[in-house]
Amino acid sequence: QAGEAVPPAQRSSWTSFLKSIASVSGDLSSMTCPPFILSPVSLTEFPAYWCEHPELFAAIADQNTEEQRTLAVVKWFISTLKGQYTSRNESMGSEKKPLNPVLGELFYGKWPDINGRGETQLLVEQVSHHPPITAYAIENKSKGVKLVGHNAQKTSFSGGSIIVKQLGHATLTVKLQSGDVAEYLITLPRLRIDGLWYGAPYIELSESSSIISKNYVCSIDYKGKGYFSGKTHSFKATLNPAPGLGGTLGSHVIEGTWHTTSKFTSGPKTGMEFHNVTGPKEEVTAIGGQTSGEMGEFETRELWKLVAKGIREGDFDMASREKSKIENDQRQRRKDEIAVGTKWPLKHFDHVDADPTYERLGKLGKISPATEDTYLFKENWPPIA
Ligand code: HCR
Repeated sequence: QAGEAVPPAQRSSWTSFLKSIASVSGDLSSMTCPPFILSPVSLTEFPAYWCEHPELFAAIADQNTEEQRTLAVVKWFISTLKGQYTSRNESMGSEKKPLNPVLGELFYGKWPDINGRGETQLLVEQVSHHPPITAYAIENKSKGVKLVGHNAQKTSFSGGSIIVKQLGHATLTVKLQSGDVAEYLITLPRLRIDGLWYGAPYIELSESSSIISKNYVCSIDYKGKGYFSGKTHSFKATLNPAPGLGGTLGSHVIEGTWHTTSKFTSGPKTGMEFHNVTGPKEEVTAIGGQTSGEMGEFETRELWKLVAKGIREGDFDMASREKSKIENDQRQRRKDEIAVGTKWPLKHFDHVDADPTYERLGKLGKISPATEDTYLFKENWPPIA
């Protein structure tokens, strides 16, 4: 039944919300939703999902050949998908609408060094508000593995689902013992938000994404449960040597479901398990908030403290009052900047119109568009206690 999962008092506002998303296309982030669908967590916290398996991130550095290293990168990437796309269903019962970050919002975190894998640091900055763009850096310095990326979304409505095209990309770099740096360009899948009719949204991935280095092109195809057959959250990853290469580099095909397990289905390792995320994950330890004079009011958990409290405790009047205060403050800041002819300075990133790594590696994987802007990390990690 329509709206089955929606609290009865919010059913009509859910119906109006669905009608409005059918007509508004582009940016969902600033739309008003009924309270039951609000999450108390800001989108600036989402990049932490890239590292809920810090041991897999670190293991990328411990491989001896380019083939093994590429497989380790793909394994880490696939293992992040469960957290990225299903964790709100697990923790809050359905996909929810995250808090829409303000310009300059920050989130810093870390995963500790356990069993010699090294400490991993996380830094996130909201680099644009309209449209919302989040930039992030994740680094395990002792292993020499670093991920830098940014992401934005373009939404549309089709066949009763919200379609989210992810804009942006990430680059993973690994410092090799030879002194060289291996680079992997990572593009992002498309999302479909289903279950809207019932008021119980969940995500399915569709189409494909790529992981490309100068040696390998890995294309990952995503499929969900079809009307008659198929399994939820299925994927097929095909790894082939980059055009013109071959020789000692082998090809592999891996199939399975990204929220559980997968195995090799073609190539020298056929039949062996590839990834398995049925075990525990490691949430990030947030640094900052009350303890940090450095980030102050722009640290995400500090900034949204009262809004999040209101959402968690069901005091939606307080949540909306506190949200308005933040939004008014932002409007005033932008007005003041215009008045004196200044622009909000980004703290950790520089925007550039083209990314040579994206262009060079993207060409090998024939990805489109051929060029993309990016946010360069200034490499200014704050000291972490
Ligand atoms: C689409 C989405 C905001 C963006 C979220 C992203 C794409 C952000 C980057 C992460 O790496 C991965 C990720 C996961 C989320 O699934 C995705 C969000 C899902 C919903 C949210 C919409 C703006 C809110 C739609 C409102 C619905 C739930 C009614």
